[in-house]
Amino acid sequence: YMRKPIVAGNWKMNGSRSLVKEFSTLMDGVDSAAVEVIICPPACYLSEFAGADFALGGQTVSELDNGAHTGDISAQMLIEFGCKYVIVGHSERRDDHGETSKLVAEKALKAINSGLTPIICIGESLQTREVGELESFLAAQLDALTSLMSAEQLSKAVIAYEPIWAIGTGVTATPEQAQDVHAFIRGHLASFSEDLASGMQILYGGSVKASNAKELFAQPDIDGGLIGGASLKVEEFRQVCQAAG
Ligand code: G2H
Repeated sequence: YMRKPIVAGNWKMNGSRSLVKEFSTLMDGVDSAAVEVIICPPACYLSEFAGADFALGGQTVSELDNGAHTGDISAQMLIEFGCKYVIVGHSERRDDHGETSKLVAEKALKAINSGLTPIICIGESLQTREVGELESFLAAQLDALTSLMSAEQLSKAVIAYEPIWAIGTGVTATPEQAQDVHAFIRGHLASFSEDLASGMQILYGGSVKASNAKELFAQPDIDGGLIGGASLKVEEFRQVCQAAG
């Protein structure tokens, strides 16, 4: 199985029109055949990226098609503004907006059925890890996906493992810690479908930066990264992209 590495920048609620302009040089020296580079800006900036030589993604998507849902954005709208990808179920949305694993699965399925590739985020809190419930917690997050989707549907998604204790804290999981969990995730998916498991691109997220990306991406079950803080500086983010490609 050839799994192409992905490096996705998650700008979260950051950025500006002028930052978008700085990113016009992002791909200088990045081999787009070797790494799929994605920027997920706030939706209002998507149109500012028209003509970009990297892929675009939304940060969330409605599970519904359209209608009276103030503030929400549909999969078709993201596609119309050039998105190929959308992040779903980021821990910040699970926390800030009460998104459950069932809702996250519904959003991912809507994305897939619309032709977007969802980047589905899972990950445990420090407390969950400390009480020894890491594996059962992640298994439940994954089972919410497999109970709604066929293996064929889920094969059109990407998974991002983001331990909550490593998000924006500067504390990265060690490459070994991350690899162990990625291998668990792949193994759990294999109990659903072997083909799904071996083809699934599983990204690591949580304080990835230029100085630690190479070692993380070198792990056999880590297929790239979802990058927050370090995706807001074009130089730094370019180096993370190069570390994967
Ligand atoms: C994890 C990550 C990107 P950061 O949320 O999704 O953010 O790299 O800032 O930890």
